[in-house]
Amino acid sequence: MAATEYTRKIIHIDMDAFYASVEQRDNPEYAGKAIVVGGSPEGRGGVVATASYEARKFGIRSAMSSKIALQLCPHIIFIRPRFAVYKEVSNKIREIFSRYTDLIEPLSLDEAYLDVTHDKQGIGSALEIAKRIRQAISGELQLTASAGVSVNKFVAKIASDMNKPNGLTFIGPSAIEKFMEELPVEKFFGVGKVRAEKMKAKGLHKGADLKKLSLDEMLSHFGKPGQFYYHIVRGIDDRQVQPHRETKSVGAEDTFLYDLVHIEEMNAELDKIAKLVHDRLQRHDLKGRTLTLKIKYSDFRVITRNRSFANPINDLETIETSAMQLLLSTDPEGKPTRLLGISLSNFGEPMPKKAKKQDDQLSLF
Ligand code: DCP
Ligand code: MG
Repeated sequence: MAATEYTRKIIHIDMDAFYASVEQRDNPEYAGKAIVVGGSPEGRGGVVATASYEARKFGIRSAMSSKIALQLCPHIIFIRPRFAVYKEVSNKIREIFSRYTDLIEPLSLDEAYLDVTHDKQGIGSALEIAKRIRQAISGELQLTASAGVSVNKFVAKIASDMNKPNGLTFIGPSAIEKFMEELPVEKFFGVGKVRAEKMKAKGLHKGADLKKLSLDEMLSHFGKPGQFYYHIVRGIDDRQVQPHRETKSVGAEDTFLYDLVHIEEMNAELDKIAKLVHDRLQRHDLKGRTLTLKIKYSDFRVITRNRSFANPINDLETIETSAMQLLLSTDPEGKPTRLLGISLSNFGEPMPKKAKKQDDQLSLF
């Protein structure tokens, strides 16, 4: 078989401890200290948006409750987020990217894919461009970014995370095959911890194990995304860098290895999915007016239920309770369920007055 020919040069850039680093930069008294952005010390709840690397040494992470953060590190400093500042820094980072390419696909305020196959300055080397971008971010903005450089989006994104913080990782064409074979299953998209454990129980530990499966076997393991994984483990990811992609919805879903039949287990899974959606909304700095629940039954029948709100929402509690109410409206107990998903949409203009009358009513279809 002919070796895959790689024709693109992709960079994935992700700022290090983004909100926290901006706060440490702007308030020198926090430099080198364990700080978190978001949450509060008074035990009134609230979750941590991000933690400085000094705070991560104590085990503090994004989306952790303030209470636990305080238990892990009693001298932790809580800082109120300044979203307008982060947005401004984000614009400056994008301006730096645009010196090299117009093919920029932001994934959140602090993260983007760049296609530098044909860079504006004719530099030609993606690794060199990544170096210059990191230098510019450090020199002009006094912040650090980590970058992954490779031939496709999938590998570039994983690479950018490998040497964080302040890292640069290059996985060139000759290294892709081995890289994918060595990659642990939990690094593949959508493979949560629970599923990763179940896969390991079946002897699937890393890319090399997945590679042994036929396309049909992949499909039965993963459902439809199996096709994507089948190609990915072979280093094939043709997804383009999409510069002007408008975010229309933000969501997460999970296909279960075994059908769920009891409402308690469905609720538990829904809780996890709600947390993921909440996380993604935070990263994209988005609030949505419509929440949609998707259910796929064991016979592959798919239904959706949605609910609209007067004001856009993105708080975890509303996402969790609304998703559960929608689930209850389907009389789920005893119905073998393969997949659950939650998404938020309708980020645009406020709803017209007429529609507002029906707010907060369940719309069934
Ligand atoms: N964010 C948030 N809530 C989350 C996750 C992230 O509000 N659950 C915000 C704060 C982060 C920013 O998004 O600073 C970027 O998210 P990242 O996942 O890239 O995390 P960081 O940049 O903070 O750290 P890392 O160095 O791991 O990229
Ligand atoms: Mg980041």
